[in-house]
Amino acid sequence: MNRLIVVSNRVNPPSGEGDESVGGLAMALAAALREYSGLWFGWSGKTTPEFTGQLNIEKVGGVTAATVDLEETDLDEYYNGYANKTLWPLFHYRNDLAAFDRSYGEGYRRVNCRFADTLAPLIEPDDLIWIHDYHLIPLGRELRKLGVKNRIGFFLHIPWPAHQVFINLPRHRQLVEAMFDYDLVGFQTAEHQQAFEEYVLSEAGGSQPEPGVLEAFGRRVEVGAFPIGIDAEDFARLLRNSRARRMRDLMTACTVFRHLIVGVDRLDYSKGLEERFLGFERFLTENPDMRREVLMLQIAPVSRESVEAYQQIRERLDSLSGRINGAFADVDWAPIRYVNKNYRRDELAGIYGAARVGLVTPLRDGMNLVAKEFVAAQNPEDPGVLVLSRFAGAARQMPDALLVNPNSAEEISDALKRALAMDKAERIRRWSALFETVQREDVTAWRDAFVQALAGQKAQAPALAS
Ligand code: GDG
Repeated sequence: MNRLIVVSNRVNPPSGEGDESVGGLAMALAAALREYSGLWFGWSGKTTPEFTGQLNIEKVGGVTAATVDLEETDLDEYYNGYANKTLWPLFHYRNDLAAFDRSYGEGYRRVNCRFADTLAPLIEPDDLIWIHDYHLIPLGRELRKLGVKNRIGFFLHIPWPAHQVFINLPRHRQLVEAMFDYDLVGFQTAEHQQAFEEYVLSEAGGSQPEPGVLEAFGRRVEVGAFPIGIDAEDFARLLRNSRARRMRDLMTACTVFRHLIVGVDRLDYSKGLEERFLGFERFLTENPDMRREVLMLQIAPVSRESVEAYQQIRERLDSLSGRINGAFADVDWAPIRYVNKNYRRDELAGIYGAARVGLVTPLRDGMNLVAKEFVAAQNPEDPGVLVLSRFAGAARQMPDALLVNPNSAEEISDALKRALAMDKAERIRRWSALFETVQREDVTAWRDAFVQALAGQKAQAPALAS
């Protein structure tokens, strides 16, 4: 079996069995690496005054992690700059928040070169290389420049935006050209894949000789949709642990005679939190008789705090949650519990399990794993209802959720009303269909489909005659 090298911006394998502090994706990648006896390469999370290229290699929980420190300027220009102030907002259709600064683009290119220079000496001839996400789009190209001939795949975790949105990016063509140095490019959904194809065909003069293959810039690349899932087996294990059960009992005790509505999201403007609060406010206004029957818990750990747009959304949510509680609360009840704390994965599982409604309403989302975690945590005999944005990648696989337009307070309010009134038979019917998909299309299926597609390919074909 070929060795697998996973590359992502951050490297954070769990320290061992029972480490529930890291995200589900990190757990899954770590499991893949243990299976393929591979290597996980990326940024250490530390900065130094000057870039040294010094590799730190350590074994963490059975995974070999190879990391490199970056310069302070790298962090500003590459990570906070191009990745999180340019690509992230633009790819989530927030052109109004996107900053186009030449230094960001230069920092992005520089860090991708630095990653390539540091990684290349570690690569052995038969290694499969799997690069993740928008931080590292040009990394494949930089590795090719250094003579790396291995099969290299790239997976985009966030949406690929519609053509007219994408062309707002200065030097958009260059970014797409770099993607033609991969053997395989994966997207979360067929819709994202089609948006990419449309760009290549209409803007880059490319062609599609057969479905799933694109030719442009004198090269050929395979493309496909690989919807990511959760580690359903691991999630079932989490649910059985004592912390999860304690948390579920605690939340059940806090909501006697009322229903818990839960949202869990990184504090990010793409997650539709303001619109969600407004939808809930409308529900409270329109349904006075149901007010005291509900409690909305929104967990939103802060993220990317040094980016201004994140500071602003945080202020707006503080004020909006305060306004709603001020208007509707009573001495013994307040409608919203808004929490910026980070919880362990097992605690989150317990919280989901106590909820009657999972409210997952991003304005745009590559996939959204919270929707799947909520489903996995339900009691099969009395499951809750998932209210899901139609603009989350997950909506495609989860038609049995109540799908809403996250921009419409009216639709969110109506969906909440419907979810809370739904009889048990319908809840079980909808949940069973959702759970079946969550289990079948889980993270292992995602990983294996991608790695097999990558491994099944012939080595990079020589450049086509142009
Ligand atoms: C990107 C794409 C795509 C949240 N709060 C806590 C916590 N979380 C965990 C959730 C979930 C994960 O973070 C969030 O995953 P999402 O998929 O919802 O969103 P992004 O972070 O934006 O992820 C997204 C994903 O990549 C994978 O491809 O689905 O579309 O944007 O697992 O549970 N985890 C813990 N404490 C918290 O307080 N431990």
